Amino acid sequence: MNKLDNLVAQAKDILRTNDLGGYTVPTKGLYPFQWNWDAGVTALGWLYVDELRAWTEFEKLFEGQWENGMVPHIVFHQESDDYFPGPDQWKVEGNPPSTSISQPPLLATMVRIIYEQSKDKELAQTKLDALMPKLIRYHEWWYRERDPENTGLVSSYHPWESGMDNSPAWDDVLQRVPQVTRPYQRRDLNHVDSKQRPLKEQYDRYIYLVDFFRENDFDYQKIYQNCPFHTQDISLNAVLQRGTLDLIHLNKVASVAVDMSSLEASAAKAEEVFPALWDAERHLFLNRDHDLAKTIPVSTSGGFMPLYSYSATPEQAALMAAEIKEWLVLGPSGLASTSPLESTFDAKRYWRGPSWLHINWMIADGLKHYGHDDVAEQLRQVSRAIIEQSGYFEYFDPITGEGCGGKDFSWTAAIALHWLL
Ligand code: 9YW
Repeated sequence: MNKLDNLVAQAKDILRTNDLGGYTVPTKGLYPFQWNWDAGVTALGWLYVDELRAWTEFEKLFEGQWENGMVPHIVFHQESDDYFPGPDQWKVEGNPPSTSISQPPLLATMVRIIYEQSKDKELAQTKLDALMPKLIRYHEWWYRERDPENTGLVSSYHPWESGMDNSPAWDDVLQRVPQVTRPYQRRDLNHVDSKQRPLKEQYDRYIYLVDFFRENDFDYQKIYQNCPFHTQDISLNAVLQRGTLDLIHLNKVASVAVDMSSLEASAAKAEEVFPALWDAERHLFLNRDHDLAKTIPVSTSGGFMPLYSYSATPEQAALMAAEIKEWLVLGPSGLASTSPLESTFDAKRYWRGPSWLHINWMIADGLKHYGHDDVAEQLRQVSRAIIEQSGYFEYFDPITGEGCGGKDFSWTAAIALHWLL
């Protein structure tokens, strides 16, 4: 088998191994449940293995959708002692049980790609038609409950909700969250080197927030008013924006078209406020601290995500493309999650430096949209080089390309099948 065939075979094997029957765990051991944005990316990988299975990934995730439309960040289909905090901590009633927060809503965009690229068009139409009302309810939930004052930016209440858990962008906001005093036992450190994971002090605050949501009866108004962690995450807002645009498009090809004026108005509103998050010196967009009503001055890869949502001007896109090239000089093995020039940069610690393949892909997709095909291709080449060098790890040291975190990771394998091989 040549090198390419071998990489393809390995990636497909990873998806099959991590398949627990209709849903895919991110990796065995460390993450034993179904995660929201992982499911979207992973479905894309299944497209190259088994189209029906790609659709099932979404259907299984939507089994956890709440009545208000929210799609949780984790759906606990099966019990496992490998992960903390599990369903006994979140205490959400429901079958299947879930967490009480969400994650960047990639699903609509992934559904669109799979719908357009799949070969079985009849199957795709049936599956799309069934998923549309669920996707619409999910997006409506974001705008209704997470932007109740119609500012154009949705709120996040937990670093886990951003999908970029220990990003230094959250450090100051997290300092305002009390540390939980009850004892608890982490499980992640049984699987991964502690140097690559968030610190205990951060976990103490993460768990405080889990308790806070429950103590506030998961009531969106109480949480909006009082949550000590309250951010407007640029990356999540960009993912939502792109997803809404894709959903508006999908409504035109669905068998039954519905009134999308409310989602159209939300997307237009977001378009109006994104410019306020642009930083003219850093050449990227910034996250926002809701309670202090100001942007958070930390350069992260999330700040380039408005490329993916088509929310940048051509001038901003050109400045971001040049900035990305500079980051790639300092960290040549994929786009660093935190700028290598930030004092908080840490090459191996999760979202404080490492490069993540699905982020590289989304940003490359945005760069292509703006005509920066050369930088998009550079991102593709460096991403390809790291999997050849290190295999399908959860994330990679952007300086050395060393694989970090969990091994045989579903979304890394999926993005490789879709983008790199
Ligand atoms: C955790 C599953 C998840 C991802 C997140 C990533 C990590 C889980 O793993 O969070 O417990 O720390 O940060 O983006 O969805 O792959």
